[in-house]
Amino acid sequence: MDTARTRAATLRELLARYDHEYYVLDAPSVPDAEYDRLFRELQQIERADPALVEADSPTQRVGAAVSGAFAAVHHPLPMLSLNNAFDDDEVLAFDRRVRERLTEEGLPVAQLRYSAELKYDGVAVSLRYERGLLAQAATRGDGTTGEDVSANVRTVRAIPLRLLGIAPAVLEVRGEVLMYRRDFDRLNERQRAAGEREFVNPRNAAAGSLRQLDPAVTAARPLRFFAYGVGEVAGAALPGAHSTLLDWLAGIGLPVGAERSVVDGPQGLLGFHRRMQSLRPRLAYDIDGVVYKVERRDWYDAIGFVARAPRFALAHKFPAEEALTELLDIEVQVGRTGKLTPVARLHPVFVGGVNVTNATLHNEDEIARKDLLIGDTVVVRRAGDVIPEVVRALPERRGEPPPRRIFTMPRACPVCGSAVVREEGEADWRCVGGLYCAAQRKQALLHFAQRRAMDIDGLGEKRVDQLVDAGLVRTPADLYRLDVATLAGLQRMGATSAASLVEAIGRSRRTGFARFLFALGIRHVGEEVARVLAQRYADTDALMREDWAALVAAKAAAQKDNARRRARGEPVGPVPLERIGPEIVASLQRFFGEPHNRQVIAELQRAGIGFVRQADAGERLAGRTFVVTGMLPTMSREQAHEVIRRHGGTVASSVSRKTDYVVAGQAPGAKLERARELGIAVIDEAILCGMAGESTQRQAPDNPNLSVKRDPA
Ligand code: 9MJ
Repeated sequence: MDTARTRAATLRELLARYDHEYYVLDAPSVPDAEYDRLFRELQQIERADPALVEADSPTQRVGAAVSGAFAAVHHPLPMLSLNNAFDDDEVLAFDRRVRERLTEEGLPVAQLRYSAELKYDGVAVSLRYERGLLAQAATRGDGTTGEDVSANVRTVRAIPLRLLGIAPAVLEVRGEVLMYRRDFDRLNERQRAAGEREFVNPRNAAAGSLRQLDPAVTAARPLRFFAYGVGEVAGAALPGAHSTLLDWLAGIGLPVGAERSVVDGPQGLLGFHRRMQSLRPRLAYDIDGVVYKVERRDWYDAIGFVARAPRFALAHKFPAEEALTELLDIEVQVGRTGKLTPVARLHPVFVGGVNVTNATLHNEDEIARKDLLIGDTVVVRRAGDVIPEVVRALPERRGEPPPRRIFTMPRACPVCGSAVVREEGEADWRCVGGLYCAAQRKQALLHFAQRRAMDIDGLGEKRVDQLVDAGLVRTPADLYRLDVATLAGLQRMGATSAASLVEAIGRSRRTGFARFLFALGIRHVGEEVARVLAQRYADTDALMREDWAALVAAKAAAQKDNARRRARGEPVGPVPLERIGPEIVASLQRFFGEPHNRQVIAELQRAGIGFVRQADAGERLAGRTFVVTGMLPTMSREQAHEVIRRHGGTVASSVSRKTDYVVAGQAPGAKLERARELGIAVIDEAILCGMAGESTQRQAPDNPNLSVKRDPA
């Protein structure tokens, strides 16, 4: 019997210690499973002999449900509210008043210091400990009378059921019950999954959880607590300063916020406010400001009260992060990649310290999930530097004018009128206008001009902005109509740079079809896909003529045939466009199905873009893997790669046993050594070109005597 009693006491102590480590010190020393094991052991002992159950046993946190309403609790010392300050002037005035009072009372003003702490955004409660045991917990209510939420507060594991080391006749601890943001998110996920109503914010969730009639429900809610003061005290000598009082509370097992400081004068107060405001987004929980309290508690009576609020304390609030306003309209913006983003146009509202008129709505699913109607009263949130967002609507206000409208995503791009598509499994709609769409034009031009695409030297971001903004260029085809005189008329563009830009554009007329295809910026058509396509199709006309349905069918048939052959152990046959999946095919169809794109391509053809014909290229290097290293005499490494690929060869970046040739130029470095080690053939540019059937000169970048046969323009 005695051993069971001793064991139960040990278990209670251990479990209380683990709760304290986890919830108060933020430093758990045992895994959850160990806690659960000890908890179950204690439950078993208590079930075997109910006489061993003590009030502070952790098994007693969850009690029976209360019926009807919570009982009223009278606060022997009122739970005060705080006066608020919203700007620096109000803080200066507070400090001035405190100094005046101290002077009037003949107290040493020079010794005035303040304790600064966070203003937790939760639910205020008073915890009454009698002889060290949690006896009652009450909400603030009107400050004089609150509600008895003892059964629910007992379930909060951050709150000790027994104080550590002391057992005064009475100690009322005042503080805030709240929910960490990540716990709140998880709770809402659970609510969503269970088809239950979601909570609006962590404070709301904490308040709702505290007011549950069934403590078992509260126990399942992840509540926390921070102490910031005391009420009635009997049989304990308290420290004389507020900051040391908080330390003392922490010492007897209560959670006390770590972010606090003792400061001098108004500048110290404002500095703390500033620091906490920037810390705010990184805290685990919501705060709505900071609180300043005169450090010396023995001065409180002298400084006095105004109505219910003490004159020795002040809440300095942060700008509200949420505000109500009207959703005037929903417009759709087209991003640089063609993504359509719905944007809320709001009646201007001051929130998070700035005037907000627009807020992102992310995508159409978000709008549906939040059940937003144009004309709704909505909650707008702007936290820290995060872009403002519409959190939710207030459907209860829908009875009032103005009339509401349902938002629908446009079926054509609002900028260029092209079709918009939403692919399966994606949340966003996209404009297929590509090159034609003004919103995408600059990005598309940059993509077109980049080194790996048409390689137009000197056509960077600034130039593209300039050309588009001046109305000189709408599509890549317009680039080929630019002349030196027009360009030289632009700001920061001399005759020389105008001439070299025109020349660079002219040079890009002669290119490979793969580069051109990549340059068009078709979704899902990167360099590699473009290369594969260019091996099968000689030019855009051939691509546009493709019967995609027939191709997909042929591909499926070839794959099926190969599967049969594989089963029989026979060699497999070729599959058309092996690496081109349905996603790419759909994207190609959409791109070439769009009349605007066809028109731009036709104009580019008229502008004289010509490709090396596939017939010229052949497959001379097929099945061979090359690594290019060092500086080649006439070609850039990129160009050498292109020669290799054009003739069916494979380019690798490092030398291995699978490498067939290393093409070495000047200063080749470690790759050449590695090739020698492995006995791999080392060739130079001329040999490479000979193998490919091309002459080196034809590849020289600035050689005007290019002799590659082109399609007639
Ligand atoms: C909050 N809400 O965090 C007080 N509070 O002090 C802090 N509230 C308070 N102190 C006296 N940190 C009355 C209320």
